[in-house]
Amino acid sequence: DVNLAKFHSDMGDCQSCHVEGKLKDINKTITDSQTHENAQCRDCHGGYSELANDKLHFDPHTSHLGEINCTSCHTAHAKPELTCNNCHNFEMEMPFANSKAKKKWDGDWNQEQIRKAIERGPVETVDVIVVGGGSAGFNAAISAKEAGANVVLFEKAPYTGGNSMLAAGGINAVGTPQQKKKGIEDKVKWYAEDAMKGGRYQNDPKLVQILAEESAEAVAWLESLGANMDDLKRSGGARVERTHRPSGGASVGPHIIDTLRKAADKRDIPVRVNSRVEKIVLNDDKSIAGVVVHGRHSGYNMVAADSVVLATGGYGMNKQMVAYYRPTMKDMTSSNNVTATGDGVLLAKEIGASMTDIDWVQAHPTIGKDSRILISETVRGVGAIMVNTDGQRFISELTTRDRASDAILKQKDQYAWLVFDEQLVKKKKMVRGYEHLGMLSKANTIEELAKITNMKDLPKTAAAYNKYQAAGKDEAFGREDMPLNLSKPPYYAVKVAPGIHHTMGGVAVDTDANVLNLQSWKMDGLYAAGEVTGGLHGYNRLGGNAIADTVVFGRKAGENAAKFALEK
Ligand code: FAD
Ligand code: MEZ
Repeated sequence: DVNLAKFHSDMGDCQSCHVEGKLKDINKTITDSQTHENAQCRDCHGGYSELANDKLHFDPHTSHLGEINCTSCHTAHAKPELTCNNCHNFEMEMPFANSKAKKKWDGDWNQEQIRKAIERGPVETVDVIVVGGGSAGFNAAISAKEAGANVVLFEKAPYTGGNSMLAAGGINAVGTPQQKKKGIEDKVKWYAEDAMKGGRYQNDPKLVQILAEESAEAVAWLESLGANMDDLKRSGGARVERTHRPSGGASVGPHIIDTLRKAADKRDIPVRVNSRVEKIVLNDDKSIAGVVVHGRHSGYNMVAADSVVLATGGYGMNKQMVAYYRPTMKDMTSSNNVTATGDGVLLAKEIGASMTDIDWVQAHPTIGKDSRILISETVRGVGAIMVNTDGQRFISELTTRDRASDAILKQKDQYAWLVFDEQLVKKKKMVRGYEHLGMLSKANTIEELAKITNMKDLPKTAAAYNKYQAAGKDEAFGREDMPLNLSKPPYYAVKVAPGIHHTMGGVAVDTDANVLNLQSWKMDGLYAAGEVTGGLHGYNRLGGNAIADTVVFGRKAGENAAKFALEK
């Protein structure tokens, strides 16, 4: 069979990709991250900017994944698979590829290999191990390093980013210079109250208070690393504009992950992809001994450390876990990255960690119908209206996600439309992305849009909404903020339905990001942050609070993990 490896070796030899030496030596030099091999790809073919091709409708080299390893898609000895098609259905040519295949990062955890790795003992020792390369993991790793620790980050996928890389709307913060500049009055108390109300008062108030108090510092920290968070908008359940994102309204996730990747690189933090942690190892006295990591090439090995930070994200893409914890949602689509398989919950449970609210799963009301693409809440926040299949509004567009999702599921055919006009498209760069993906219906008049979408009452609804907007009072559903009317053609509509978006429950933690055991005692040396944890968001997370969580508690986890290891 001709594959990418054979094609290259026919032109030269194995050394065109691998380091010089005999085959057995070559095998020893391939790192799990395939650093040398990827540098070779770039040497011969150029970087992503050189490979960018503006003639392609979908150009994988300019995607929201950023500059990831070439080998994330172009595997050489096996059939390459398009990473993009984990979420999309692109018809794309790729050399030697199986364009329809969906990638799956998970396999079985081999208990026998894990046992042997522990028996052999550690191959490496560091102060802090961070498990997971999303926003929480990067923030933890950078903070641990800045606190003086020797740190390594393991990421199971061939690229970092996780769900964080998909974040669209923004990060919530109160008391920022951005809010001041726009004259927005906000208070830590209001932020905390909104989060508690959104979470149906099931949140841990101590965690919420910290999130609110340290949110502005979180934005400042991201900016200090090079991020731009200059745009502001309002999210569902928030009483004021406090969701920060890059200027122009670009998606927040790719920007943050790009910033964090560069910051980690600048600090020489080893970020090892293709490296799945499959066990947290304890000493006889139950203190942390390290982890067993399953590397793509290196196999099973134990790495020792006094502190471990779990930042493995949620379980929104683990069908079995969803079916077990939240059976009513088991057949729903999900906006999540394929990496969100709940590994951290399994790893922590196995060594006696306690779980909080583990069965609380959030449905996001507006995932593109029959797709995995999130239509960001900011589309409603910036001004879109939401209507049913007849074109009638049925709830305030700015209500919380659980309420909006429930309301959609009560409509005919259990889906809805978001309707907006050109004014909104001008304000929100990401809407162009939905158009590019072919998700939008478009017309020059509201009547024409009503006709092509079969929404008979849309013209009447739009006229009434415009009246409420001009008067500044939504007499139908009490929407608190109506930044735009529907008056500037072309007009657009996108079909949306609820899908699994966030797992609010997870590993129990205290305010220092320490993991708690079944007796609610902290487990010395074990920390967790981000979507793997439970307690902060209560029954329903507000938009923009997850990224804030990953930065505030990711940093705390990293700092405390470093302190613990260095003081031991
Ligand atoms: P992730 O970013 O998911 O990272 C976890 C990483 O751990 C992954 O890379 C994974 O591969 C790795 N990993 C898992 N198991 C292992 C293992 N065993 N070994 C090694 N590595 C492992 N929130 C907001 O606040 N604002 C938004 O605008 C927003 N938009 C969103 C849009 C979408 C489409 C989605 C899906 C979510 C959005 N969220 C948003 C939620 C938010 O993005 C996530 O909750 C948050 O980013 C989770 O960050 P994390 O670091 O905890 O996990
Ligand atoms: O916090 C989120 O999940 C969020 C803001 C998502 C979105 O709709 O953009």
